[in-house]
Amino acid sequence: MDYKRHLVTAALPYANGPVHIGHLAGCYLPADIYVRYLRAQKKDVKFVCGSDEHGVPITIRAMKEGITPQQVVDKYHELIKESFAQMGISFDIYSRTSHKIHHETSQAFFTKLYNAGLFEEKETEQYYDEEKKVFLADRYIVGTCPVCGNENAYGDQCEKCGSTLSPDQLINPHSALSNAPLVKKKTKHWYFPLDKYEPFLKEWIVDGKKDEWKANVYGQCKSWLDNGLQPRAMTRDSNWGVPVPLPDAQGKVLYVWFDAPIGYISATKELTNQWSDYWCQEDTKLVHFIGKDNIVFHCIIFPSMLKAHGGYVLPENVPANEFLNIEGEKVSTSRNWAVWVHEYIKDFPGQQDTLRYVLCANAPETKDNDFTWKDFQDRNNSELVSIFGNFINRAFVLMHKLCNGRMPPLHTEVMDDTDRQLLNAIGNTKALIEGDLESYKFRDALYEVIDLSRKGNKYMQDKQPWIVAKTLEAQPENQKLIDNCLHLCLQLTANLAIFAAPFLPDTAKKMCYMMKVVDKMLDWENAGRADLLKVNYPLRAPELLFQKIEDEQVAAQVEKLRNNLKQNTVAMTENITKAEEKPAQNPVKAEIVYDDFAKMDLRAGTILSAEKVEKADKLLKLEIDLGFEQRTVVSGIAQFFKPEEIVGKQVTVVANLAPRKMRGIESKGMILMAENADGKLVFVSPVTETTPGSEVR
Ligand code: B3M
Ligand code: ZN
Repeated sequence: MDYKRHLVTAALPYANGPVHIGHLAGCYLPADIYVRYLRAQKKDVKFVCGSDEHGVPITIRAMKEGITPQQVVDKYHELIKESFAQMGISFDIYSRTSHKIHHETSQAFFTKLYNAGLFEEKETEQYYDEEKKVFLADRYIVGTCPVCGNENAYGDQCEKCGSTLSPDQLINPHSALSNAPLVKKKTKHWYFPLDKYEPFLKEWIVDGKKDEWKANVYGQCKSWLDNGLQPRAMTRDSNWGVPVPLPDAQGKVLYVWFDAPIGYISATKELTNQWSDYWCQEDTKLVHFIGKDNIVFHCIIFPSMLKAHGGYVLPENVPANEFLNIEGEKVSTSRNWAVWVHEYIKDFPGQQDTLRYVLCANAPETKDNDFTWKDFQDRNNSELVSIFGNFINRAFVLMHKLCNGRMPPLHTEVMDDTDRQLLNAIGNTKALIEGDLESYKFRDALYEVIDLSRKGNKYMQDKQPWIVAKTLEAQPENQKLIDNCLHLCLQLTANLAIFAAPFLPDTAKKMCYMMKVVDKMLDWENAGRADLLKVNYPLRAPELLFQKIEDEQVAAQVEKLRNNLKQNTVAMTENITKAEEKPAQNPVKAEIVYDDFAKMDLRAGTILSAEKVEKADKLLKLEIDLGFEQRTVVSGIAQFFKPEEIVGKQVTVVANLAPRKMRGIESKGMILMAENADGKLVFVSPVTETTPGSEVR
């Protein structure tokens, strides 16, 4: 289809902390490269984003920092916006969902669905904190993880073993806000009937997007649809967010994943009066750039909302990336295991393009990938400095030395195959990069740019104008060979600036300055031409495009990461109040009576076999002999024990814990573990060997 205009969105980052390089690699950098490419083609494109300022992530951060949610978003919105600007992420607008226009837009969207009778109103029982008089989102409920025994597991997830939980599965669930006992209270919410949109989604995605969407995106959508969709609550009990526009909805706000995607629409409204051309005309190409954890919201839920509302275009593509790990470990903001963008800019001033280059060249486009500072140094020094920068620099130095600092003429009569091959390579590269960028293969596209400069180095090495120059006294006509070589190298340089511009915008600008050409030369229509620089035109002296990264710089960054982990501070927040020293042991829990304890059935068991659980780096699947039966138990101890070292070990099992599914395995029970002083888990086993199945009491 021939699209008249393009609308590109990038996921709205939660304004609950700064952005790290994983955000750039996963979403914002590919989006920016794609938009810069469209702009170079002079396409009508709008690039919208903004801070996602509602939801539990914000209120949790406010609680942790002892400030209000408004103070949290005001602080981080500015930091995030500045970080993106410094990295050249060239949004047409970077808005925020606390803006009035967003509240109005999302409330109007909700009202239209409500008036169409679309929502199912349902009363359910939710956990409630009697002391604080608030309903508790899952993240506000803490308790002991039934899998690994972590006593600070959340109602939706245990951060220690990675298990996805629900509050009812926690042992001794209690409010994170007060010591008030947990009670359940009835509350009404409005459910979007996602199940009713299965037929539409199956036709739109399963039939229509199989060959267009990335395999990781299509696969996730298909499995969601294969498992069947459920109605989903689109309102929450909270005082922070977009108020539900209904008379009987005091103290209720729109679910953050209902209002946030509408933030793309409200940001476009802020940007242009012609916003509806971009959202409501079929000849608009809408592309959402996101990370893989947002696929269901952008491919299943938001499109269903748009379909239900009517009148909106649907995303033509959602090229989600996977995750970027740091030095072999998952990014963890709570453990401060991250490379923060604003800190990178401080430590490597003027080297934003180096980071853009490394993150694109190593992007997690099809699988999680790893960022290491050593790789950062290698790619900068051996690719940017030694191949790309070196070629440009030699072309300029030799032109000043052998052609009086002016663009030499091309003597076609003495051109040879090597010359013609270089010209072909320029034209081929343009086609290759177009094909890659149009299919969201940014790594491959960037490789073509570097590879073309590699070809330039080889061409120069084959021609050796500095050697030919020594023959001029005897053979002055050889100046034509020197002219041709440098003429073609400099036309290649002009093309490299065009090809590099979407990826390395600062570098392209520096190259235009050296060539004394205006930015307009970077228009994509000029790519592939061999007459971009005018003959006899004086060019400026070369400047180094990239600085070498030294070993000490890399060592300092790795040290910083390790220190952060040790101090476990939240590095980006200057005024965070230091958490009071955690007592050596958690305080004893509220008193219970014997009958409470007697409800637990603890048995001695012997581990018969142990194996790692696929794609769950913290879980082991254990077969346990309980004497009277053999049990499968999934336990979050993979980080502390190798399967082979625990076979035969006696353990204490909570034998009457309700079974639960973890990573598709039914786990029946839990083994008791204790956490020692340095945070390692150890078995709580019967003191002396006993027969499996013996009761422990
Ligand atoms: N705020 C980002 C996240 O899940 C989320 C994206 C919203 S895009 C509408 O980290
Ligand atoms: Zn756990």
